[in-house]
Amino acid sequence: RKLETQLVMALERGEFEVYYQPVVELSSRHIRSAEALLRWNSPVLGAVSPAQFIPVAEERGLIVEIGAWVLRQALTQVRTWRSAGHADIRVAVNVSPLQFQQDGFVELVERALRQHGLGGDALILELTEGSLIRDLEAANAKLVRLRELGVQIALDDFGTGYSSLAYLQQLQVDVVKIDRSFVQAMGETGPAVMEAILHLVRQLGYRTVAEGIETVAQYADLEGVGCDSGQGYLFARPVPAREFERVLAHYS
Ligand code: G
Ligand code: G
Ligand code: NA
Ligand code: MN
Repeated sequence: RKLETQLVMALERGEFEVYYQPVVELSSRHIRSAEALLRWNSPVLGAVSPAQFIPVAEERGLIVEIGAWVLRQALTQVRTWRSAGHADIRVAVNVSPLQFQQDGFVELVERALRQHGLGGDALILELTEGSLIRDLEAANAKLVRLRELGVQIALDDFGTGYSSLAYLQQLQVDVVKIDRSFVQAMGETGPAVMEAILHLVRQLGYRTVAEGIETVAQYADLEGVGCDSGQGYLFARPVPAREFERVLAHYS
């Protein structure tokens, strides 16, 4: 397939760019972190959505190398932001199941942090349930080691996967990101369902981030039911690093 052929060469040809989207603490409106989101501008195919090419990169095993590149880019950026005075900001990097399952993943993260002169507290790793559910024991063992480095773990897209509660309470994570479908649903159902989800997640000891906040009404509802942080077009779209500096200035 054409996409696959192009994808194999995209990294060495410098066709990828990392965009950043702020995660905002709802009570203070301060940016606490930035999620790194990969963008591919192919000279042949044009802009290709990660929803399209990440699964192919995963299938072909390319995601391991691409993911390591995203991690290095993100760490370079967070160091720049910290040097510019945003001393506590973190960067959140998405980790695909294949990447996480590699032997030596923890060591790779540890080495990257050291090479960038950063402690683990500069980094959040976002994982989906698909990465964790197959072998919970092994996954948790890795997560414990990452957390010992000071790295925070976020469970991404919560509510879209299997989401057994028995299993949610066993996970070694810090943050649960509530999928944007629940934010959208508040428009029809009101905030009661969201409130119940947030209550449950917080009872289990995790902090909460709501994804896909697009309107002031959603913001108000989420703040009203005690969601910790939020992310979405209302605050900012994912933007190139250069533009993110302006977003940072605006919310600081
Ligand atoms: O940015 P956008 O909303 O189009 O991203 C679509 C999907 O691609 C999301 O599920 C997101 O988590 C995933 N994604 C974006 N960047 C990366 C990345 O660097 N690594 C991995 N594994 N997934 C990513
Ligand atoms: O799977 P993950 O949560 O990492 O993916 C995040 C995706 O959500 C990215 O592709 C990003 O572009 C997208 N996104 C971020 N904010 C919003 C929003 O407010 N609305 C919608 N529809 N998508 C968003
Ligand atoms: Na994510
Ligand atoms: Mn998500």
